[in-house]
This record gives sequence, C-alpha cells and structure tokens, in this order.
Amino acid sequence: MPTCLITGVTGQDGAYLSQFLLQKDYRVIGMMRRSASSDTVGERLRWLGILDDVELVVSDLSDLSSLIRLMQTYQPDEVYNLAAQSFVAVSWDQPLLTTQVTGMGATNVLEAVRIARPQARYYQASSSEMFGRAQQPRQSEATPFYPRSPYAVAKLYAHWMTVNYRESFGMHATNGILFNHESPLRSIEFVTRKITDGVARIKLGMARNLRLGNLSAMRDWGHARDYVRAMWLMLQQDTPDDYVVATGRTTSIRDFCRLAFTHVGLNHEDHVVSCEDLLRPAEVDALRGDASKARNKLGWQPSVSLEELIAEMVEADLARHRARM
Ligand code: NDP
Ligand code: GDR
Repeated sequence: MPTCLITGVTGQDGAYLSQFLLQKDYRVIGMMRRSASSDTVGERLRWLGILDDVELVVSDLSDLSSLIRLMQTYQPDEVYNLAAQSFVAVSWDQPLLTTQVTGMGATNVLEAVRIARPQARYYQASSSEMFGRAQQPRQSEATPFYPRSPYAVAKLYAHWMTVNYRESFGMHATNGILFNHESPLRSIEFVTRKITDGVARIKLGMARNLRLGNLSAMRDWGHARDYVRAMWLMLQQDTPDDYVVATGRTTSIRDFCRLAFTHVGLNHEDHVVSCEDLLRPAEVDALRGDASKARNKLGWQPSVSLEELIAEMVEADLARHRARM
C-alpha cells in the first residue's frame, strides 16, 4: 500500500485528492495546522464522507523541524504540497505572511523531503496566476511568467525552487500549473462560490443583491475533481516535469453570473452590483490555458463542463441553505 502525505488537506483540493487516493488504496496522511476550532476543521473531508479514513497529523508549512519529523515518521512515497495562503486578494494585505507560507513554505517541504525522504515524489501546487499579465493569448508551459500579486510572486518563487531541487538534487519534483478549479467545496470568498451562494440566497429570499468587484475579468474554470486526478497522473510519470492543467475555455465573471442566475430562473442584471471597494490593486485580466502537454503525455482531459460545474455548485448551495431554514 503506497503512502502519500498531503499538506493543505483541509482545503478544497486536499479533500478531493484524499478521496481520489483513498479510492486507489493509498494510506493517506493529511497534514493540517493546529486550530482552536478543531470541531469544524475537516468539514470538507466530512462532507465527502472520508474524515475517518484520512490520518490527520498536525504541522505547519513554516515549521521545518516538524515537517522533517513527518517525513521520518511516515516515509511517504508521494508528497503533495497543496497548503498555501491561497486567496489572491488577501495577499496585498498580508504580503509577508503570503511569502512565508506560499513561497518559503514550499522550500521547507522540499528541504524536509531532501533531508528525510529524498526518494519521495513531490508535487508543487503551482498556479496560472503566475502568468498574470498574460504574455500570450493561450498560456502553456512555454509562456513567460508575469505575476501580478504578492500571491503570484510567492508561487513563482516556489515554482522555481521546485525546478531547482529537481535539477540540483535529482529529486522527482513536479509543478502542476493549475488554472482555476472550483467545486461545492470551494471557500466562500472565491468568486465562483460567492456567486453560487449568492444565487441560492437570492432565490430563497434571504438576500436581494450580490456585491462583486471586477465583472470583466476572465478565467479558465474547471472542476477540482478533474484537477486532482491530473496531480496524481503527474507523479506516476518516470520523469518529473511541469504541466499546465486547464480546460481551454475562458469566461468572464459576468457570464459566470449569467449562467448561475439563469440556472434558477433569475436575471443576473437584476441582482449583481459591481463595487469599487472590491477591485484589486492589480488585476489579472484574462487567462486561458493550453493543456496540450497534459493531454498528450498524461492522457488527461477535463470531464465536467462549466455549465455542469455551475449547476452542481448552485444546487449544493441551495441544499445547504434549505437545510438551515
Ligand atoms: P484552499 O485555500 O482551499 O486550501 C489551502 C490549505 O492550506 C488549507 O488546508 C489551509 O489550512 C492550508 N494552510 C494555509 N496555511 C497553512 C500553513 N501555514 N501551514 C499548513 N497549512 C496551511 O486552497 P485550494 O485547495 O483551492 O488549493 C490548493 C493549492 O493549490 C493551494 O496551494 C493553491 O494556492 C493552489 N492552487 C489552487 C487553484 C484553485 O483554483 N483552487 C489553482 C492553482 C493553484 P486551513 O484550513 O487551516 O486554512
Ligand atoms: P483568483 O480567484 O484570484 O483567480 O485565484 P478569485 O475567485 O478570487 O478571483 C477570480 C476573479 O474574479 C474577480 N472578482 C472577484 N473575486 C473575488 N474573490 N470576490 C469578488 O467579489 C470578485 N468580483 C470579481 C477577481 O478580481 C478575479 O479577477 C484563484 C485561487 O484559487 C488561487 O489560489 C489560484 O492560484 C488561482 O485561482 C488560479
């Protein structure tokens, strides 16, 4: 039975990846940080019905010695570094924390692997945000980076450290450059879930309007369940490498709203308000990925359309609110 260690196991991707690897008969060690709200930690794992199947261990991306101890104790075959301060908007308010966790945290995990478990295969959660002010209309592994936020700069540092550990120490270290991926388990502050939650509230008469920021930004959105499969496929390759994972379709926030409101028979123009105070200091205007390499080398392709994703998210939010009424 192979053993994997997942940092960020309490997040969206950590939950879906745990489920995926449990189905493949892995022993799943889930790293989480200590929380005073321990009764609600693991909500996503509970939602998927796998909370009792994941072995939860406490550590922190900023605590190298505890990370080394984890590698020594569990001797993982695969390490998925998903933990991060992952909210772009907050990274302008907390640039140093974001650097420490999202950037240097990855080096801590790489160091722990190098010191205590160098034969483990390592996955780094890189991001399409690194393309930022995109230098090409479709972004692939060959597209130059132009990060536009402290988050993206921190991710870019982690990305190059992963490449560097691969080249310097021969480690099986891989970057997955994943474009936005969403699900009913997405945190509520991200725009897709904010919209589907807003749609559900408005439909159920609990709210009238939905305040958003820039409605013209465009993103390439897929389903998180598809994207964690790509992570695993990357680590099954003989040679470590970097891969873009995306759907190749790009949609504006405005059109996402239109689709989500239409799903419940409402018109987004009657409810969505664009507010100045929610604009970002610097914006990533448009992203559209070219995942040809993942398709050709990993045999990966997305299985969920944007319309299906939106329907699943809106229905989940309607069910959540109805259950509380
Ligand atoms: P989430 O924000 O849902 O999860 C982040 C996880 O990191 C949580 O488990 C969080 O723990 C944990 N974490 C935060 N700080 C620390 C710390 N100091 N020590 C240990 N754990 C910590 O992110 P996603 O699941 O959406 O994304 C997974 C990864 O992929 C992230 O690195 C993200 O930046 C990256 N990414 C995500 C994309 C997406 O569209 N979802 C696209 C590209 C990259 P807690 O629950 O305690 O807060
Ligand atoms: P992003 O996701 O920054 O792409 O990062 P987010 O959903 O936060 O923003 C997407 C776009 O929507 C615009 N927007 C709003 N965003 C939020 N959160 N709230 C709003 O009210 C709102 N109104 C408009 C934003 O300006 C932006 O253009 C996500 C994260 O998961 C990262 O960790 C990951 O690396 C990238 O996706 C790929």
